[in-house]
Amino acid sequence: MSSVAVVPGSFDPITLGHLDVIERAARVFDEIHVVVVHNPDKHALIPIAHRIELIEKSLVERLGAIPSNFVITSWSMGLLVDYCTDVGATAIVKGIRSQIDVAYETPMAIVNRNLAGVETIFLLPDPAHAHVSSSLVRQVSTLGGDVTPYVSTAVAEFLKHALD
Ligand code: COD
Repeated sequence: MSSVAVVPGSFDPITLGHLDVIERAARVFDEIHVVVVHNPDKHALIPIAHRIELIEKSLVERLGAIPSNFVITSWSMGLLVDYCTDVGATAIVKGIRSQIDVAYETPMAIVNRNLAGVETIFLLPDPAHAHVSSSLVRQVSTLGGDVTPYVSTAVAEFLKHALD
């Protein structure tokens, strides 16, 4: 039986840190679902359809094409574990950059396991990207700074035009 994992996020926008986690998750699981989920605690900048498009373009830039074992989609129908159950995913993969991420992710991981038996796998980031976040990218871009060290060319171009 093939192993299926969900890599969820706001991806507002996707960064090199996210891409690093997605690519390493793909070395562990047979099928990867990258799922854009609305986070009610955050005010989103980029519409969800554009976020999906930027994930696709970023993966093409990094990997040459979207691998056939990848699904890129969004979920707004309720619990993330319901999506996992629908697609047969046994794991959620998250990136952990700091103790703040641990504190934020731990209760969610326990609740998701209690709700549906879905385990959460935490991956440590590449130190080169450990300081990168979507909010940092949005802030640098809004203030006119260069975001190319943190995101794909597609995202950098999108932000340049979106914020013009
Ligand atoms: N390096 C490594 N990992 C990173 C980096 C980086 N540079 N940047 C971000 N990450 C990780 C984050 O730690 C996170 O694990 C993931 O990538 C996504 O990050 P974001 O910022 O895009 O997304 P978030 O943190 O806003 O997460 C939004 C979710 C909606 C995915 C999250 O809140 C969630 O899982 N919600 C579940 C909703 C639900 O079902 N709730 C009920 C049960 S708990």
